[in-house]
Amino acid sequence: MKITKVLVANRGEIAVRVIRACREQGIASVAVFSEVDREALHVLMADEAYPIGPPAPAESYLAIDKLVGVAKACGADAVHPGYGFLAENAAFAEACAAAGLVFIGPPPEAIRSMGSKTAARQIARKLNVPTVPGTFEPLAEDTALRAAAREIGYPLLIKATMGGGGKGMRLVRAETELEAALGLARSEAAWAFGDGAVYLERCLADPRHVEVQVLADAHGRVIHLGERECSIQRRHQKLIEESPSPCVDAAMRERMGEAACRIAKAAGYVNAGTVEFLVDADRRFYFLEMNTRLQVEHPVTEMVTGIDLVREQLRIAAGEPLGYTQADVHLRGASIECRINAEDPFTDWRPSPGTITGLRAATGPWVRDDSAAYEGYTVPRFYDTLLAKLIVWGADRAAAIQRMSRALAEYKVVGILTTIPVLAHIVAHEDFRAGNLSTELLDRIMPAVATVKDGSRSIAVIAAVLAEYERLGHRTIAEAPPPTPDAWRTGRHPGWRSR
Ligand code: MV4
Repeated sequence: MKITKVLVANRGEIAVRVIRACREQGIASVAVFSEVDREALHVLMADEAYPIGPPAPAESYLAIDKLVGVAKACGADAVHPGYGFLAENAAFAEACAAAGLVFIGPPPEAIRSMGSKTAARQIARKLNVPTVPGTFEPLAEDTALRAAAREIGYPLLIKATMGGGGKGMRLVRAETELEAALGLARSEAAWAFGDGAVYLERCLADPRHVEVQVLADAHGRVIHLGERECSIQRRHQKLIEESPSPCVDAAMRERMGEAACRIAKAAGYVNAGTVEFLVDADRRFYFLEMNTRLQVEHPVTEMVTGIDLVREQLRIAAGEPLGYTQADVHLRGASIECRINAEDPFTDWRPSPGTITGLRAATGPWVRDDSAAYEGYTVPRFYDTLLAKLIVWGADRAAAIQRMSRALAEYKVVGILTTIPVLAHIVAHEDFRAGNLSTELLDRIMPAVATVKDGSRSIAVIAAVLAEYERLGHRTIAEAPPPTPDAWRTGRHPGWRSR
């Protein structure tokens, strides 16, 4: 089945990423946009763009009928969901199929079986893939709770069966807290996921988050593309990801990769997916969950494998066999991604929407900027704050870190606040450089970041004012006298600033 036109059911940098892959393959792309996204980059870049309603996601980017309606009306033959929004919604995948559209993602049954975290744990257990000790069924009302919890051991976590990504997770340190925590967890899960089912897992101390990228075609072939380490997180939002993981060696990679492929196969998985593991201090790994989508951090895998994951998604969705065998996959060098969010990390990471009055993204050798930003663009307040992803490659981890430091220093955003200063601080930190990616690394080093708080805020305000002043046609750089021969020699010029 040939794909000739793809409706991109998303916004932001991932919509741009998918549009680029389509263009390279000679496939037409169709953007959709809410009222506040009229001038968004994905709209400017797509071959066609159609409005789908008000800013609230429920009335636009989550409105299955509208999206399928636009896809049919414009003659698209396939739909790419990106990540977030409807990417892991089995009903959306079914609605696409029912309308004769190819869903560029896994079959609805695979989305469903991995959507239930207990069902996913059962699949892993059946394959003898290690799982975190815990329950394999949602807790029934009459579960012998204390006995089950005692067997698992404290501290333990109550997790939402239909949750994932740590959302709605609740820590229980001792039996005295158990009953109250369970009630709270159930009502939180019901509120957040429309399903109050929860299960128990032992809480691993200071684990690392390592995930394996898999590709599966419609002909039963599954390969893995190595791992990503995503241990630098804040409230279950990843800040920095890298590949390969500093804690995984070739033998461990082979075992984790093989486990990930077996899980994908058992789930009837097709397309790109990610199998998540926790790794403990003794480097034992435990299956956590499977993400049935293209992930935000997919570029670091692309950088070390040379494989274009979106291109492979399009090929797989068209029914083509994988263009690679496991033996064709070679990991080369190291890649790091920093997520640049429109947030004020010094004021409790509060969103920082507004107009970007000045922008100079980092470029140069082995630097990639996957971004939705441009100068003059207004970041709306209705959506996720992810603005851009800065990705670098280096011959080894140390080189990649140096390159990331350089690129972050080059990256200038004026008019809104971003997470760039915190990212630069983390990348410069000795623990990050040593690969000691503890779960509490961020908490430990944020106090040091906080000391630059006021200075950085006022610099951003001054920069925004100056940029606006310049935009209005005023000159901000004083009329300089012609440079003296001395100035040419020293490189110092009146009115020029080094940073
Ligand atoms: C855990 C855990 C400890 N024990 N599960 C799940 C989703 C991810 N966003 C965080 N998750 C965790 N699940 C068990 N049984 C600790 C975390 C966790 C974490 C894991 C790796 C790296 C950073 C983390 C930050 C917070 C919580």
